Amino acid sequence: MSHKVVSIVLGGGRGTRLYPLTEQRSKPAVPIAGKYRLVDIPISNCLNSGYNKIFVLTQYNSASLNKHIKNAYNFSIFSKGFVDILAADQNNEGDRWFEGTADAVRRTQKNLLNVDYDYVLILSGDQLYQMDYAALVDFHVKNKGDVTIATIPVTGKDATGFGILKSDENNVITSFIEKPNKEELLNWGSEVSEEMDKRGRHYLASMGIYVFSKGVLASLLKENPGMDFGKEIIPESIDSKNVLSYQFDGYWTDIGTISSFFEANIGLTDDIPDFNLFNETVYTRARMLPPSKISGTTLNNTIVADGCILNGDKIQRSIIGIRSRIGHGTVIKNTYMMGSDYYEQLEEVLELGSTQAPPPVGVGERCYIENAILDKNCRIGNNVRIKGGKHLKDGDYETYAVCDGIVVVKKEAVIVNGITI
Ligand code: ADQ
Ligand code: ADP
Repeated sequence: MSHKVVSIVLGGGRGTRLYPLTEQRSKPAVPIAGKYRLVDIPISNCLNSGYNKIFVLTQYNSASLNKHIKNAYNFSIFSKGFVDILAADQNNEGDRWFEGTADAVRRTQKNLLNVDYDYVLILSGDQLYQMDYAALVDFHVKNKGDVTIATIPVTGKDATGFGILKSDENNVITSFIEKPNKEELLNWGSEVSEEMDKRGRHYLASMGIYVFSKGVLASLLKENPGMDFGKEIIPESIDSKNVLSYQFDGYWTDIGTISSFFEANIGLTDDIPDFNLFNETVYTRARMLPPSKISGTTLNNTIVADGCILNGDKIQRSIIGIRSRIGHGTVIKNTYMMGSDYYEQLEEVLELGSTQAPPPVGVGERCYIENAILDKNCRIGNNVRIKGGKHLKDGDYETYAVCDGIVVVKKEAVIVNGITI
């Protein structure tokens, strides 16, 4: 049964946890998996579930996020589908930032007035998973929920980072605590399946994915001045509303921090990855790029996007994003290279490489790069050595940052010949 659903993707708070990737772009525009952007994940899940009315809430609008959305999600005039960006900085209630997830929805909900819907689906913008939301909404409707939360069993170690809940035999949520500390966790275990039990996942966590029946969302946001779904709106609605738990047991991971973002990306290079790009379509902007050209490079567990010219020696467990250029003799391991937004002409590359001028876009010759993220349009010269790891102290430097031992070379950064990080 198909229901009338409008989706709202929470595109990000201040994006501080993904700094420096969010230094020059809004969080939904952060590139993942060599050719996509973060926002493509929840949008693709919506489209694959048959839902094509989508709002993306973000703190600020950027030219490239707009361009991406406009070029990627172009619906026919015969469809009622849309993907619209609603930015805090364009709100006529002043240029106040959204102060939390509920505040963001509250301040943009007037945009729902012109949409024909019965249910609102609220989604997080920084998670990697594939889910059929239609099954979730069906569950909500069949069980007469006011609110339904998608949930997943997690370990005690992870539980402190999530909203944790308990439900009865009818999946009605009876209690909810947002990010409990270790001591509080004691009484919050749930009965889980044998498989989850074996994996030590005894706590039922909110995935931050909510279905609200029309009217329920508006009345909750009106009655409760809370700024956040997890901290206020959800826990305080348990007593007055029928709040249900819909258990999900597929792969799902948070990609809101540099280390989880890095792990999730590198995980895609596994022989059988948890998140399979070869399953359901992940939509993105269709680009007319030439196929990649590779010469003399040994590639192992590596994802190479379109439009690359690779002459390196060896690339292992890495993602090489669109339009990447890698010079002779270079070795790259455990690295996510995002690629670049443009090509330099051959004459430019030769000229740049041969003088004291900055190196051309891409990675030069005889470099060694390990445990790193290279943001878009970096210029890395010859004989550069970048080796991330626990031996490096976290910090923020001019051209790069170190987060949990991972070296993140900033967008447009120039790293000249011979530098060691
Ligand atoms: P968190 O992920 O910690 O917990 P939050 O920081 O509120 O919650 O982020 C939820 C989503 O909303 C993220 O995609 C974030 O980028 C986005 N977001 C945050 N502030 C925003 C703002 N002001 N404007 C627009 N978007 C914003 C939540 C729940 C927990 C649950 C976890 C699951 O509160 O109960 O367990 O999600 O990941
Ligand atoms: P990318 O090209 O990698 O997608 P974006 O184009 O999304 O990056 O981001 C670049 C643009 O976004 C900048 O030109 C800037 O105008 C805008 N932008 C980035 N960060 C901010 C910020 N913190 N506040 C306002 N605008 C920003």
